Amino acid sequence: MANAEKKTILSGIQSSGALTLGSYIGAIRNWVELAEDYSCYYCIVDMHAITVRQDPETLRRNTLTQLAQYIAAGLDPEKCALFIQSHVPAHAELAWALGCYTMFGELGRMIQFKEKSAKNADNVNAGLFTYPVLMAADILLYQADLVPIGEDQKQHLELTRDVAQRFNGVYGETFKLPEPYIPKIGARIMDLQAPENKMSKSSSSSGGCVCLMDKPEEILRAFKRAVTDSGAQVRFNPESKPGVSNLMEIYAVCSGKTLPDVEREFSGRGYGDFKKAVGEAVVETLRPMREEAERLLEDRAYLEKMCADGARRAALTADKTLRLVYEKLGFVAKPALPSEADANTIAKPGEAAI
Ligand code: ATP
Ligand code: LTN
Repeated sequence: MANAEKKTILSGIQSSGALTLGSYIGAIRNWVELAEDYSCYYCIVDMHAITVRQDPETLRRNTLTQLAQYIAAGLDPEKCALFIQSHVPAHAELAWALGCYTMFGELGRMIQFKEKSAKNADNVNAGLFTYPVLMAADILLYQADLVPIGEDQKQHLELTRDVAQRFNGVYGETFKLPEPYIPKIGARIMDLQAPENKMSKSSSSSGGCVCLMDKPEEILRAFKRAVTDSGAQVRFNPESKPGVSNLMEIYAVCSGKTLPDVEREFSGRGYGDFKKAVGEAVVETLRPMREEAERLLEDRAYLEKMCADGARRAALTADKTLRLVYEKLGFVAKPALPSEADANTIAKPGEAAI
């Protein structure tokens, strides 16, 4: 398909920690599949990550590791724009403008804000509150048709549509209204130790979260210890059997089987057998990605070049939307500003011209 006919996708993941099996199954796996047919922008949202305190060196390392993992998972940096959010200033700029069209009450209703402010009670900062506005800017800048996400991000996407609609209502058609793409299986992978909670990189449960860079023996151990129930049947029922149903979804995705197939395969077999098989399927799914990411991390220059190229491509599209928004808002057209390379040729205020 020619690029002009292709629909657009944007998605992002915070670099606030190691990528989890949840974000792979809920998001990245679908990014890879969709990249064949769409024009794709995939970013690492480091600006979102600082809404909770980050150690600077760890954040930098996590961001580059995440880029390596995107590529290792099968995203081709020549085909998709893979970039770091803070490299494209239009994200912050549009977020400011959209913030003036987002209501305080709307942001206060966001579940993620309520959860994260409860978890970080000593640091309920304004960025945590306005987080969804920056996410709306991420999406609307690219006029995305589709946003592949896990179930937990649905509310943020609805807010994005509401804000876009409000802006379009005042200024005329400006933003495309994006649709969420939430997978039927694996939209909400649960914590292996506490299957009532989402598996998350900031989870406090030990052994409940599997990360993409974990070693095979750690993964096998986590699945061996995974919480099930007092029964003995491998049956899909998230309400009455949350632990087993979660393991079934993970196994179905990693083995390419359907849930009825999985029930049949383990009918009459114990949980021990089942958990071992799930662990092994996860190890084999993650192994090539981990090995390739480790290899890519040895070549920092390559990673830096890939994300610089991605940022340039992203900025081209993002700046076009931002210019349109500024014009609609009534801002005076922005002049071309000097680049860092011109710094020595421009006088500071109060200094003589060079
Ligand atoms: P944090 O704990 O810092 O909030 P997280 O582990 O929840 O992070 P995100 O970076 O917020 O992960 O999510 C990245 C993407 O993966 C989002 O689209 C999100 O919906 C999806 N995702 C995250 N966790 C899961 C999960 N357990 N199951 C399915 N999808 C998930
Ligand atoms: N809010 C999301 C991460 C995120 C995102 C985005 C996802 C930031 N910007 C744009 C999709 C599209 C999260 O917390 N997982």
